[in-house]
Amino acid sequence: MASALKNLSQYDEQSTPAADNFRFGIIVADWNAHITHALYQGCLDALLKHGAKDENIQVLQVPGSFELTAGARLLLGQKKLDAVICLGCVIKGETNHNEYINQAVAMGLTNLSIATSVPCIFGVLTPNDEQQALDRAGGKHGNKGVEAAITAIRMAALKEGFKVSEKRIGF
Ligand code: DLZ
Repeated sequence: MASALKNLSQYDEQSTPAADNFRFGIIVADWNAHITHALYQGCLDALLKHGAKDENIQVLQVPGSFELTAGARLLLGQKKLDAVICLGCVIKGETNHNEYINQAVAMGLTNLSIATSVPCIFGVLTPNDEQQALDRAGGKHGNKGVEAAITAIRMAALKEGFKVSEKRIGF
């Protein structure tokens, strides 16, 4: 479903796991900062709303979306985290730069998730123009930062669930 048909801030609060015991990393790209910093605020608010503790949330700013994967890797090298959320906004322009950046970040975060077993969440807007970005950064289509936060909580809980089931093996 296209995000124009879905509000990115809407989700089932009741079925969202508690985030009290999870440690999160948030990597924020500073390109299109008026958009990405709104994504960050939505993301942070959603994590705190579901019980995440401020001291368990590490934040790192990187220059642009292309650097999100490297930023996530650096943070994972320093801190033990349950999920990393990468926030960026790559607006389509006159050249194909957006395709290269988006592909690189999508592949980079997929590979990093697999290599580290820590979910790395793709909270990157890939709009055709600035208005589409504003609509998804707290505008009429909600906030992708919220969607990314809820995805991170769910993936961290999933990971935790696997730990529990591992302990049960051999009873
Ligand atoms: C170079 C560039 C361009 C043209 N556009 C964007 C963009 O819309 N969003 C974004 O996050 N970053 C952009 N960048 C910067 C690249 O992500 C990267 O920081 C530089 O190419 C340096 O590696």
